[in-house]
Amino acid sequence: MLGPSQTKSAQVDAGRERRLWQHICVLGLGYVGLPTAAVLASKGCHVTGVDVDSKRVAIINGGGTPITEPDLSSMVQDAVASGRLKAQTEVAPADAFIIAVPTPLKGDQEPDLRHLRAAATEVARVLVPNNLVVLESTSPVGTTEAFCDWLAVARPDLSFPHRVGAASDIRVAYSPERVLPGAIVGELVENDRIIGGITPECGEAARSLYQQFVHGECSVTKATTAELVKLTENAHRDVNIAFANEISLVCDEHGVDPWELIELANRHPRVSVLQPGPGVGGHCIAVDPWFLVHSAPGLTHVIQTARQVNDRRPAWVVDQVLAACHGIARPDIACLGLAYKADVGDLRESPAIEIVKKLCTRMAGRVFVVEPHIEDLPVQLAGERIELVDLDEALEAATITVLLTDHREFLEIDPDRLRGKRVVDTRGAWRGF
Ligand code: SAJ
Repeated sequence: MLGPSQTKSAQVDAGRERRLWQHICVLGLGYVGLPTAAVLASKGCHVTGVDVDSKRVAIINGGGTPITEPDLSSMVQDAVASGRLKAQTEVAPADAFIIAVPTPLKGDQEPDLRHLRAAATEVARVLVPNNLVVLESTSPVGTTEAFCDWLAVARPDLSFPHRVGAASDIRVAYSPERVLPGAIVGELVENDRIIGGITPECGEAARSLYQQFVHGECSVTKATTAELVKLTENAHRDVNIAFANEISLVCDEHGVDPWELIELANRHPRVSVLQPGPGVGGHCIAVDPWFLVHSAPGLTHVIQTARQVNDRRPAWVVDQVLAACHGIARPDIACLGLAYKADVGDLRESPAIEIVKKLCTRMAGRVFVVEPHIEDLPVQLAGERIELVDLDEALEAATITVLLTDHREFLEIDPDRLRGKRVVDTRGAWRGF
């Protein structure tokens, strides 16, 4: 049976909305926008990539990539060399606009839509009838409609779908990015895509854009549903990680190995517990659940509690380290990993940074950090008495070794080098040692 949005969508003449989108302007050349621009260019589109950061623009136009992501570098290089991708700081006229700018939180956990507003102002200047605008940035429910309003105020000469429906000059849709850092290029093409149109016609127009490069299924729904789908996915993961972290606290109380316990519980055919860790990092899962909370503060108790459970995790890890150092006056600590998860160089919202910072404050000895994916310490750790060293040096010097990120290099450490030493393993990676 068809749901209400599918019924509506079925009434749309999808053929009328289907067209070849040849010139695409992508706003925001970060983890999502740059791979999207490069993939579109690899499919023959002419892509203008726009970013406010002129250094980033220069790197891309030189054929380089300001972010590290498997397969991205060669793709950007080819796209620029072929002339199909050009980066610049100004928005250019195009057939379709993809908005992939950041949507961070303000200090009080309120969504900060400043960059989206700025993008609306810029896009509005160059819009012409039959253009399509798609938002990809993770956003609170109702943002796509608000975006239409911002465009409409700036361009009273054009008609927009939230006001006039199917007859609109401009099509507007929301299609959340769902790619996993570390596998972005592959997932961009292979993952299913959710497309929320302000009207069914907008949804069909956006579907035809994504079908130019997505192999997964492109499902069309309402814009608000698509906004909520994205928030639900990431909040679901956050809540499930919080559950694993809470179970690990209970295990600690009873002297049980949480990773063994979870492995055994997961043998149940309908149980799939995630892994405990040092906390939840990255720019998505630690942030997006607050957008959901913001959409319905009185109704989101589990989601809010999960955020708090995960946010308390770094302090708990620090307590574990202090307990493991009991009896040593000035322990030298080796912290392995600063990135928020394995095999990426992304430090955004990384719990490891908070842990290292707290350890510097609470411990008297030296603090060594090993992070193979960076060359300099991040600004958050500037001024702390930390030495960024290689793995051998850290293992040699440390009284206690703390595993914070399960990078491949750390999983391959010879167990003999750790045997009999004081270790805090926040990832359950050295259990066999
Ligand atoms: N983590 C745990 N235990 C686990 C799994 C993860 O502690 O069992 C921690 C990680 O160490 C990391 C954090 O959670 O600090 C988040 O890592 P992740 O790999 O779960 O997710 P992200 O943030 O890299 O990417 C997520 C993905 N969303 C989902 O899996 C629902 C991705 O598909 C989204 O596109 C991305 O957020 C995004 O941009 O929103």
